[in-house]
Amino acid sequence: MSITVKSSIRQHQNSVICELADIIEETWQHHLDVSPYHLPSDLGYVESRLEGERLVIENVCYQTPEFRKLHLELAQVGPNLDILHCVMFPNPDYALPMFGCDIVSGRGQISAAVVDLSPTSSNGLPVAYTRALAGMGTNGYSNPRELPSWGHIFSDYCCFIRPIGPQENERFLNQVRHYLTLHCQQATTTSPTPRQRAEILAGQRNYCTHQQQNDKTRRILEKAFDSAWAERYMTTVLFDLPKE
Ligand code: BLA
Repeated sequence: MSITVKSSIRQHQNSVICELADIIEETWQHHLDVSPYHLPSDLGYVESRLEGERLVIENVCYQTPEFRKLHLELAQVGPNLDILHCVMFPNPDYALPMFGCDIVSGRGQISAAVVDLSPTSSNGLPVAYTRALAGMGTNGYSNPRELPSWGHIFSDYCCFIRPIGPQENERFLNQVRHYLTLHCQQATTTSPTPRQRAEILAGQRNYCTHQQQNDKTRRILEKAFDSAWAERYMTTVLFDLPKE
């Protein structure tokens, strides 16, 4: 299937976010056999007002044999706050880590850029991942950021930074491309292990329940909508727990 949809807020967002959205879609399309994934019909495109400013959320969702959900979200709050959010949720029959990525840009400056392949097994990441990610993380960036208390779900290769200037922006884009390509290649060459399903499900649940504790994300959604809506969105779209 070919992905041709270009979202309408994309051309108005921070250029690093636009570039990353293109990289993510191109990599998915190149490596994976994607088909549509249907979000609840009222949550694909969402608009609200936050302190007099318009909040727009655009979601792109797919599924593949190896992933129960691929989610790319672009959000814009007024003219000044741009957000990219992406999570790849593995099919729980596959012992794969969670790919997650977030960029938050305020007034043209990125304050937070994060990418990780987070383990879903108590044994940590599979060895093919640790080999390919050796030496990566926040190396080479001038402003690494401290992880929040729930951040112990991330791997040793988590990159959480405030990138400074075009070189660090480019470095981050290349790093995300590397993590994504590795993950897609691993996913399509990994055999399903249904006997490990319970452990993998528990690992995904642990990841999602901790991500749901991100107060900064929740506060933006609560202000634009209300706390019930924010709770529903965080638990059904951003970090839904896999069914048995
Ligand atoms: C931080 N996420 C943030 C921040 C905002 C959002 C405003 C604070 C920026 C800063 O501290 O400079 C907001 N992010 C959003 C919103 C959405 C979103 C509204 O995705 C969606 C509608 N977050 C993720 C994923 C990861 C992630 C997948 O969604 C990591 C893989 C991480 N975001 C993340 C982290 C922080 C953050 C670690 C910093 C949290 C903190 O410092 O407390």
